[in-house]
Amino acid sequence: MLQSQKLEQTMANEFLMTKWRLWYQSLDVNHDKVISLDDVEESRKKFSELHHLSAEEKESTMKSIEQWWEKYIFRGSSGQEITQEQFLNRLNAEFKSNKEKFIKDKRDCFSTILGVIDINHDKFIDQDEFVLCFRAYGHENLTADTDFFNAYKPVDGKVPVKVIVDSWTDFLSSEDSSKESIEKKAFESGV
Ligand SMILES: [Ca+2]
Ligand SMILES: [Ca+2]
Repeated sequence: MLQSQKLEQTMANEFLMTKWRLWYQSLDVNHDKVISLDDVEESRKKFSELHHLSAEEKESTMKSIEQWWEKYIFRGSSGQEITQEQFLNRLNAEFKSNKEKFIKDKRDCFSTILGVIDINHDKFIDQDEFVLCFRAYGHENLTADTDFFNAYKPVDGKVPVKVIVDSWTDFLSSEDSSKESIEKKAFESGV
């Protein structure tokens, strides 16, 4: 067997790799093509400012957002820059070594950040909470952000946190391209 074929077999399928690339790009808050501590700073600062948090709330929120980046994105590498290639290789290695653990980890990842985004702690995400978070993460197209939110089919203007967590977990772990992904579609249409 050729080396390239061997290599290909050990990678997740193109559908999932494409989604991981979109996730990487979505985390590049300042759009300089690399994930670094600057993205952490910008996202947590903008998030706190847009919500007009009090000094005390701001401190704990900034800390939560930083811890989220450190645990789930930098993986304890103390904010070292991650290139897209490194990011994809790491996701792939984790996915291939233990799919169940990978899924659980992504569920934890999104439960944690949704806990921050759900600023009024009602276990629902409303349009303001959703759009504000995407703005904080450098996605400034309000129409695209609003369409993204509406794709979750809100009832009375709200989507249960669990629905969004499930959807994002599926986004980052499903190789089934016959199943439509809300997040893939949103990022590809310009969020
Ligand atoms: Ca960046
Ligand atoms: Ca809420």
